[in-house]
Amino acid sequence: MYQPFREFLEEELFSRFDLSSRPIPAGLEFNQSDRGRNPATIRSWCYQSNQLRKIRYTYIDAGESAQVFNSVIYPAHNYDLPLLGIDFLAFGKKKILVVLDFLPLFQDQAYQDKYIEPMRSIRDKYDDLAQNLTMKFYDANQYFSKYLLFAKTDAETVVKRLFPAYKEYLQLYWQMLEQAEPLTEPQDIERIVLAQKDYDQYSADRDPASGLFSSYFGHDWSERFLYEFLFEDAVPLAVTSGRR
Ligand code: BLA
Repeated sequence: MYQPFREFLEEELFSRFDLSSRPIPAGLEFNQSDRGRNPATIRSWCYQSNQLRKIRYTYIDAGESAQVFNSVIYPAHNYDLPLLGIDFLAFGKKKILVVLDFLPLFQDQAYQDKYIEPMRSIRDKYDDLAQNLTMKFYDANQYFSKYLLFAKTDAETVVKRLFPAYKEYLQLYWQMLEQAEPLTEPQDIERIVLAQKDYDQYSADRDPASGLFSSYFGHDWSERFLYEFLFEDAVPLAVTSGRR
């Protein structure tokens, strides 16, 4: 279902950046499971370039039961750009949830004006994909922008509306990156290091996918996948709360 989105991202990345592979810890780049109704595979890719320190994307293919495309792009620490976040999910025909956003590292007005306001004109074209749904796991005021696409939708809308919206958001993201001025002051760079790390911790602590990973691939693999690959700058909670 989302393979064309993955392919498009890949083509864009390879044509625009001088990528090198970024290693994925042993055993985490691929897994398969026969636990569900349909056989499931999970595969991940990870790259880096001068401007992008971590580009990761993951595809879960469990046939009709689950199709997931998830990606986060982390700019190098000398850029204060938002992260690019993609989370497209389909659990059968009935439950399709899509989220696409520039994940702001800071919430002050100057930052909003610089990096979030430019999203507005695109967001306004895709009103049907910006549904103001309430977040149950995350806090919409932290690490999400006000112009995120967040929708419960159907397969036809994914093709006819999400795909063009996705292309436009990516286009804008590359453009912002091209125009970005690298930071040079060590204290400014350190602030980005901390904000990106905080994003990983925030996300690892709340990630609604750990149950999904556990159900297919087991608890231990799921924990490793979260803390050693997806959000590698997060530290696991000292005490396992039983939620996982
Ligand atoms: C929700 N994301 C979800 C859900 C799952 C995932 C299973 C819950 C769906 C539901 O039952 O309602 C899946 N999350 C994943 C997967 C990975 C992951 C497979 O990290 C990793 C491979 N999530 C992101 C990114 C964004 C994001 C980058 O990982 C931003 C674009 C957003 N996901 C996001 C939001 C929700 C969600 C906003 C709704 C959660 C809520 O209601 O609080």
